Amino acid sequence: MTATEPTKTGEETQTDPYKPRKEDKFSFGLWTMGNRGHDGFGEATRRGFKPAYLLEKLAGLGAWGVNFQDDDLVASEAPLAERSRAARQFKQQVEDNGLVTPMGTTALFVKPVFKEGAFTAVDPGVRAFTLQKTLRAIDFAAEVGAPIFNLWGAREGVDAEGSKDPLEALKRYREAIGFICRYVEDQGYNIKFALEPKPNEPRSDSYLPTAGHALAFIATLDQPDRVGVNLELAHETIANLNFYHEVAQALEAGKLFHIDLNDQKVMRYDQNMRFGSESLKIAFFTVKLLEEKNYAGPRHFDVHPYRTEAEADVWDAALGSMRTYKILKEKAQRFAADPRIEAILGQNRRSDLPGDLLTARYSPETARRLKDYRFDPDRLARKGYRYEKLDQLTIEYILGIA
Ligand code: GLT
Ligand code: MN
Repeated sequence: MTATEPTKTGEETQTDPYKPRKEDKFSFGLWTMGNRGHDGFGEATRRGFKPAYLLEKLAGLGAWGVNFQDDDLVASEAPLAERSRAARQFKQQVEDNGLVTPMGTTALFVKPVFKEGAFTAVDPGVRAFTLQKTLRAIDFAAEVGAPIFNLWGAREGVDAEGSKDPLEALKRYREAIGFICRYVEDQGYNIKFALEPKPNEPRSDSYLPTAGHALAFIATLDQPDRVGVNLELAHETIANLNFYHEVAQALEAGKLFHIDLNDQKVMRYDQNMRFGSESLKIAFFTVKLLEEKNYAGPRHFDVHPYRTEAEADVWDAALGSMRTYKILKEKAQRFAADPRIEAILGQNRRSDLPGDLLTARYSPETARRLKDYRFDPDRLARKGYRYEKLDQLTIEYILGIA
């Protein structure tokens, strides 16, 4: 910046209420801000950053945590001593910047060996190699003290439909997760696993495509308590689902171990856009949910800066995501305290029917009373709910005038 340029606006001063702070628990991956802008059609547009620089920049912006993917730091084929050295060095760098490492993961999608699948590959040799890479990355996560290990099943799926028996594939997936759960238990590691669903891309169809599939699968595992989900806004949106509802169900099940906040236009390839840049209403209700239900995990941004951005400017994607989260959090608090909103919601919850009929808790007596009671459904149907007004108020909050 030259002396003639205006200094950055008030948004970056100490008194700015939207300035990210450690207690907000915002995290990024080395691979998110470090994304070099390559896509399926074009080469990288940026050189990327050294981990030490990324840590320093993110800490300076007010982030709390930085996550790693095994190959970001050291090749998983490197000898043990080299991997341990890399882990110790990364841990030190993280600490030196006042950061933590809430999550680690392993890339089971980049190398050609995973082209047919990883845990669900038909070749048992590929499956064994996948387990080896995962165990090494888990050791790394334990060394740096990351309590969550993310599993995105990028290549777990098919292109040629006849290539795999989907029941066999799920069985292999279950066995592999069972294996790593037992390993973590044996090692005494304080690590839990988060399955990150995605419906397609890079495969034309993925196993465990959505939050619901992952939750149902987890219930069939040997150690279901050690496994939860990492839900990503972009992924659930590609599946044409309502991210807010997906997150709510995972939270209600006690399974929201991690969240990947970003943004996405519907029916497109994975876009990983700045949080809140596209679906503001979903972003608003997601933030409201996480805050009101006391979600204690990291607020991770799986955001890749636009390919157009120069290296010096990618930080706008990080800062913008965090600021939007905090702005929406403040709006959600005011929304919840707004008497106009409470009046609508309260009115809708009221009923003048006998109290003992209004419980869904079963007793033989309630069941009998319910069966005999003469309801007047026409009268119940006459109630108006004022949801037009409620939704307009929501929009006015989001637009910034309420
Ligand atoms: C990759 C993917 C993300 C995952 C990362 C971690 S890898 O960037 O697009 O959704 O969260 O596994
Ligand atoms: Mn993700």
